[in-house]
Amino acid sequence: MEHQMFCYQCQETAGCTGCTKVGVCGKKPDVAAMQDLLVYVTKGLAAVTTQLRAQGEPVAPEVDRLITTNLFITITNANFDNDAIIAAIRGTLDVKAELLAKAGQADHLPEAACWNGDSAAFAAKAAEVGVLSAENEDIRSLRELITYGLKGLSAYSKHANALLQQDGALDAFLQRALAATLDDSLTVDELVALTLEVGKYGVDGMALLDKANTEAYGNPEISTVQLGVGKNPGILVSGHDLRDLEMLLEQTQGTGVDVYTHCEMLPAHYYPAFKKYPNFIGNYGNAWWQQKEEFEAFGGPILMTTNCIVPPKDSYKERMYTTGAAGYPGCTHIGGGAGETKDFSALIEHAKRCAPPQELESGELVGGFAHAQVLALADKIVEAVKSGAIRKFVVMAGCDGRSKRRDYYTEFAKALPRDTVILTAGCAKFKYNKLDLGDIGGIPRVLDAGQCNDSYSLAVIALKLKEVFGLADVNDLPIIYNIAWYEQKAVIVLLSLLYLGVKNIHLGPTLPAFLSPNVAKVLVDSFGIAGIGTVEDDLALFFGENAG
Ligand code: FSO
Ligand code: SF4
Repeated sequence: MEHQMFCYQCQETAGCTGCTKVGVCGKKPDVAAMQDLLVYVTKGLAAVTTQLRAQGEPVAPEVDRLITTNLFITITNANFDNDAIIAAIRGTLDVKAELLAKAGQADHLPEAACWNGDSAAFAAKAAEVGVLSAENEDIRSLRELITYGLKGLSAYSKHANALLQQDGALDAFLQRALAATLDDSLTVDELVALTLEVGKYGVDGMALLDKANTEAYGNPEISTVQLGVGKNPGILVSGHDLRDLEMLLEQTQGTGVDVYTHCEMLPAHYYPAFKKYPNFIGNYGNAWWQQKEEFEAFGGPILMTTNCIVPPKDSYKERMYTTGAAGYPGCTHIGGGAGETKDFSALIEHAKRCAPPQELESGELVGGFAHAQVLALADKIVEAVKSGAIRKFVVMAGCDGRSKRRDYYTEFAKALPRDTVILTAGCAKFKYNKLDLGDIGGIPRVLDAGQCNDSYSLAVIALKLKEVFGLADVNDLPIIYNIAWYEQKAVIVLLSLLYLGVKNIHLGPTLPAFLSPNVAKVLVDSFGIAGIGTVEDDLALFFGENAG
């Protein structure tokens, strides 16, 4: 008998409680089970590496990367390929067995560190080790909150690793925290403290990725991005991995094949290094959840470098390729690890057989307001705040998604007073980045810093403004946080903001199902976390009587 799945890691979880039959995302029970097992054996490996470090033994960077890749595979919409997940479990068990032999005091290690089994045993084991295996709902909630934060942190680490930047202290923490979720002796208070520590390393992880990106590709700068299409066949790149995009751009030079970004790849256009490629045309389409129509219309091959994959229609499935942690059964996967050159020739040859993309939109977008660019404009911005031309900044970073409730963000952006500026990052921007919201003295009213990890830029900007205005507390700034979340990268962004002391964050469209009432209460009482209401009520809350 097939074990019932249970997953509640993303905002779209069924009924705001948990997916139990099939994922709203399209994840099937067999894939859900193997993802649960992959998380379990990865936690076991983390317990072994944490023990080895305590013994003073080094842990190889490849093992650190195996752990982050495994967690990334289990992020919402990243990998639907059961065979790939089973192969990852198998590979992890092999590495774990080898390291276990070096670890003393194996009897002190949790069961997950010692468990091994052949593929025939995987399904039965998976049924024992899912989310619901923790009986106490507060312990379960905190373990999952920590695990999801670490999944997000793993995604960002993996992107930094692809640019050959790795932080041993960050990996050691990630593994220690992962192993701690197996430790039955930890109390609720200890797990709350660990949750906040995850936020500290979240800041470090996003800083590492920011350093990796800007050292490799320069600082994002104000840029205009075309929304229309050219006359050549094209390849559409989605997901978040800039190194994959770079390799593809290199390999397409002189082939007559153009390259377009989709969704979270849009901010690649803001980096100076990518502007030198004449075939890097523009951005195609919108946020991830609209990909079925958009990928159909694109007509050429699509490269998914990470999530968010929507199960593809048969009509374009053979044009969809995956790489890195992403995977989908029946789609060709392009291999290659950190430091290796991936071979994208199959996509390029495929593109040559395809018609040019159908145009969906025309016009352009402006973005590139990451920390260096905004700080270069600091005088102008500070002046606008002092003169009252800018009354408030509204951080609306995060994710977009299918839920109709997310129309709130479009309506909220439209209804904001005209003396406010939206600071954004992540795919949440697609809810309002094509509205004509105008500018304030030449400063656009939507400043896009980049991908979801570039929320780090927004934090750097806030801390800098705090300094410039001579404020003691970051919460004294005229900044409102109204963030939309969807998957686990948003969890690490949220924990990072909490670690930096940001209070009164509004989180929508619904609060996470994985927060038990008591854990939610801790977040509300300590940090003033709140949900969203109606646009009218929230405007009144944020702006009082002067909301118009
Ligand atoms: Fe969006 Fe998907 Fe970037 Fe996420 S494309 S939802 S938070 O993967 O990572 O913002
Ligand atoms: Fe459901 Fe989200 Fe889990 Fe998919 S990732 S199974 S939609 S909770």
